Amino acid sequence: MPALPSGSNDLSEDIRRYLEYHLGRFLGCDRFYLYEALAYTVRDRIMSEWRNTWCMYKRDGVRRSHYLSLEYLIGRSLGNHLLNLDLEEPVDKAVKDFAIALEEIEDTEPDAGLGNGGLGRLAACFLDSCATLGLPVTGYGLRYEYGMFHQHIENGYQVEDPDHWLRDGHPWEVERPEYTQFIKFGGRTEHFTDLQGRPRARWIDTEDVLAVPYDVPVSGYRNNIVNTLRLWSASATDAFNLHEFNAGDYADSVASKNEAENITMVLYPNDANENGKELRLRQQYFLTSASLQDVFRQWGDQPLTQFAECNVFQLNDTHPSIAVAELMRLLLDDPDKRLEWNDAWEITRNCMAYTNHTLLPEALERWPVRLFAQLLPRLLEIIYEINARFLADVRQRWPGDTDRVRRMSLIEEGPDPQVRMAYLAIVGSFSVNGVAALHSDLLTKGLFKDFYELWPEKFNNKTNGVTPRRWLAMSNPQLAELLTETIGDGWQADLGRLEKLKPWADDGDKNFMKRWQEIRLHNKRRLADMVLALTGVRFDPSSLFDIQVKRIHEYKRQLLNVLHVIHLYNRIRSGDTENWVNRCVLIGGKAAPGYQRAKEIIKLINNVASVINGDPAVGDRLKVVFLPNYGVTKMMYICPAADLSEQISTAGKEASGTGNMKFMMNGSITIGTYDGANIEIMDAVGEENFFLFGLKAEEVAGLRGRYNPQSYIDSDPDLAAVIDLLESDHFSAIEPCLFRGIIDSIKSPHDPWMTLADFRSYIDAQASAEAAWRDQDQWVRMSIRNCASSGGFSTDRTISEYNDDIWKLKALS
Ligand code: 26Q
Repeated sequence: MPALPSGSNDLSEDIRRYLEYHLGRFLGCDRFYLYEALAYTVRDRIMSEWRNTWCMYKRDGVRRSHYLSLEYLIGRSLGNHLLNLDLEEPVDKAVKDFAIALEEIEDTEPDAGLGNGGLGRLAACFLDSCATLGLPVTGYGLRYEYGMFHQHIENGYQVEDPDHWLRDGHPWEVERPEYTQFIKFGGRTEHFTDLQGRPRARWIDTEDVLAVPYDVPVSGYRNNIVNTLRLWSASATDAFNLHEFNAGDYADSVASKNEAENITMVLYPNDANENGKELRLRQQYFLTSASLQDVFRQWGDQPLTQFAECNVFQLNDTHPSIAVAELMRLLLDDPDKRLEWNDAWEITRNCMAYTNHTLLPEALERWPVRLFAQLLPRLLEIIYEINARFLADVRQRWPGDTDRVRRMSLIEEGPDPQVRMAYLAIVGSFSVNGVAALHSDLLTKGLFKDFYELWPEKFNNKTNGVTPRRWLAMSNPQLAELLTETIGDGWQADLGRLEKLKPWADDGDKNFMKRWQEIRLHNKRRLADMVLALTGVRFDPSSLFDIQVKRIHEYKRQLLNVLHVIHLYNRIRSGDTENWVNRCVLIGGKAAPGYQRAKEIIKLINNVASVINGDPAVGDRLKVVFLPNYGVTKMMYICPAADLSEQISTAGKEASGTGNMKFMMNGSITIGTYDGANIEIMDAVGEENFFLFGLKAEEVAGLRGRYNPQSYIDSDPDLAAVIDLLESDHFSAIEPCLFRGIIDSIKSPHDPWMTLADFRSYIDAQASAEAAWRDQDQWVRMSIRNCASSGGFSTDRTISEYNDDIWKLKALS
C-alpha cells in the first residue's frame, strides 16, 4: 500500500473530494462537514502505517499487552494526529482554500468523552505513550452511545444533558463486524463427564448478545506506528429475535433488541461510588469476555502452553477484574481448550496484572452474589473454586487464623453476601500496583495489608503521568515553540530534556523570562475570553489565576477553596487590603448525578461567585467563577493559563492526581497537600517552588476519633468569621439555610475530610503564594523551574516502567 502524498495541494484536493463525492456537501456547508472531510483525509494517511503496525504485532511469538478499561477519555483526535504525523503546516495551508482557519475546523470536533475523569484520561494518555514508544499494546473498551454527560448550570445548580457524541458519526472509527463475538448472559450450568472421563461444565440456555468491534487508530509521535483502540458495541443476535418472532410476537421481539443494545448505551457517570447496578456488571463482563475471546481468536491454534509468554492483560482498576474468572472459564470450558484447573490457573496468574486507583473504601467494587448467580452463573462457580483453593493456602500458611481467612475471602459473608472484586484481581494477578508512591505504600499498609504479607513480591508502584504531546505541545503551542528554540527539538518524546531549561531560570535571563511571561499572558487572555463567553465574568489577565478543576468530591475539598475565597472577601470588606494581590478564582468539574452533597457544593460556589462578582466594593481584587462543563478540551485551554494549581485533597485520599502534572508541565505553581503525586512533584521541583500545607496522611489517620472542628473555629478568628458569614445566609439570602447541610458537615467531628483542620495552614500557604506573586521575577523563575522539573511526569516514563517491570514487551519502532 503506497503512502498517499501529503502536500497541501494533495490534501486540499482530497478534502474537496470527500466533501463533494463522499459527504455530498458543497463549499459553504456547515463547518462540521469540513471537519469530517478533513478527518477522512487525515485518516487515509494513517491507514498504511496502521496496517503495517498490526501486521508486525500479529507475527507469532510477539509478546503483546492488552489494556482493559471501561473508560477512555480521548477528547479530540484531529489535532493529535496532525501533530503526530507532522501534518500541521500542510493542512493549515490546505484549508485556506476553503476560506477557513484550521482552528475553526478543529473546534467543531466533539470530545470523545468515554470516561469520567482521572482513570479514563490516564488510559488515553497511556495509549498515546504506548504508540509513541512502539509497544505492541491494544486498548480494549466500550463504544458507549452516550459518553460523559454535558453539564450546564441553571440557577447555580448542575443540570445534566445527554452526550450523544456519535449522532453525527465518528470519522476516526472503522467497524469490523467480521470479528464479532458472542457474549453469554443468564442461563444455567450443567456438569458432565467428558469422553476422557473428566468432570466438565457447560453454560447453557443463555441469552447471547453480540459484541461488534470498532477500531480507532492511535498514532505514535512521528514514528510511523499506529496502535489500535478496539471499542465494543452491543447488538442483538438474530437468534435473540427469532424465538419470539416465530411465536408471533414481532413487536416484542424487535423491542427485546433494546435489552441487548442497552449494554453499551451509556457510560456510568460515577467516579467513586459503586452502586451495584446490574447493567454495570453486564458492561464489565461484556467488555472482558469480548476482549479475551478476541485475543484467543487472534491466537488461533498456537499451543496454549505459550499463551502466557505472549499475552499480558492490564486491568484498569477492578472494573474489568472479572477477566480472571473469564479467562479460567475459556481455558476450562472451551471445547478447543479444555485445560485442567492447575494448568489454566497457572496461565491466568501469569497473564493478569491489576492497577488500583483508589483507597476510598466506598469505591471498592463488590457485587452481590445473587446478582452474579443470576447473570453469570458459570463465573460464580469458578470464583467459588478459586476462593476455596486460595483459602486452603491461607489456612496452611496461618493455621487456626480464622479471622484472617474471613478477612481475605473473595466472598464477604453476611445477609447479602458480596464478591470482593479487588481481592479477585489480586489473587488472579502476578502484579498489583498503585498509581503514586504514597498510594502504593498505603495499599500495602492498609487496604491490601493481608495480601501484601502473603505475596510481597506482587506489589509495586507506577506513578502516573500525562502525555506531553497533548498537554504541552498541543495545548501550549507558543511555549512549545519557545522550548524548541531554547533546548532544541526532541523534548516532545524525551521530556527529561526540559531539565536543560533550568539555567535560564537560575541565571534570570531577562529576555527569556520576558518571553515566558508574554506567552503565559497570551494564554491567560485566551482563557479569560472563554470565561467571559461562558460565564459573563471578566477576568483581568494581569491577576493571579487560581484554578481548581477536577471532579467535584468532598475528599478533593473544593469546600476548602471556597472557605479561602470567603476569607479573601472578608478581608476586602474589612479594608484589610494593603499590598493586595488581585486574584481570579476558577473552579470547574462535574458532580456525579446522584451525589447530592457534590451538587450542593456547585450551588455554593455559584452563589458565592455571584455575591462577590456583584459587589462593587470588590472590583478587580477578586473574581470567582464556576466554569461549566469541564472536560478534556477545556483543560487544554485552562492548564497553560493557570498561575496557581489547587491540589488540596485530604492527605491520603487522592491516589495520584494527573491534573496536577498538566499544570506543572505548563509552568503553574502548585498549592497542595502532601498527597498522591503532589509529593513527587514537590520532590522534583523543590519545596521552595511549591506551596505545601496541611496535615500529612499519618496525621490525618492519627486525628481520627479525636478531631474537634469547633476548636479550630474557637481559636481562629478568620475561620470564625468565614463560618459566621456562611451561617448568616449572606450567600443564600433568598433561600435561608440552603447551605445548612454543607456547614454541618464541615463542623462535624465525624467529617472524614477534616477540612477545618487544614484551614489555617491553607490560608498561610495562600499568603505565601501572594508574597511570591508580588515579585514577578521570582514567580517567573518558579514557573520555569516547575516546567523544567516536569520531565518525570510524562506517561512515556510511566509506560516504560510498566513495560520494564510488568509487560516486558519488545519495542517495535
Ligand atoms: C465503579 C463502579 C460502578 C460505577 C462506576 C465506578 C467507577 C468509575 C470510575 C469507579 C471509579 C472510577 C474512577 C476513578 C478515578 O478516576 N480515579 C482516579 O484515578 C486517577 C488515575 O490513576 C488518579 O490520578 C486519581 O487520584 C484517582 O482518583
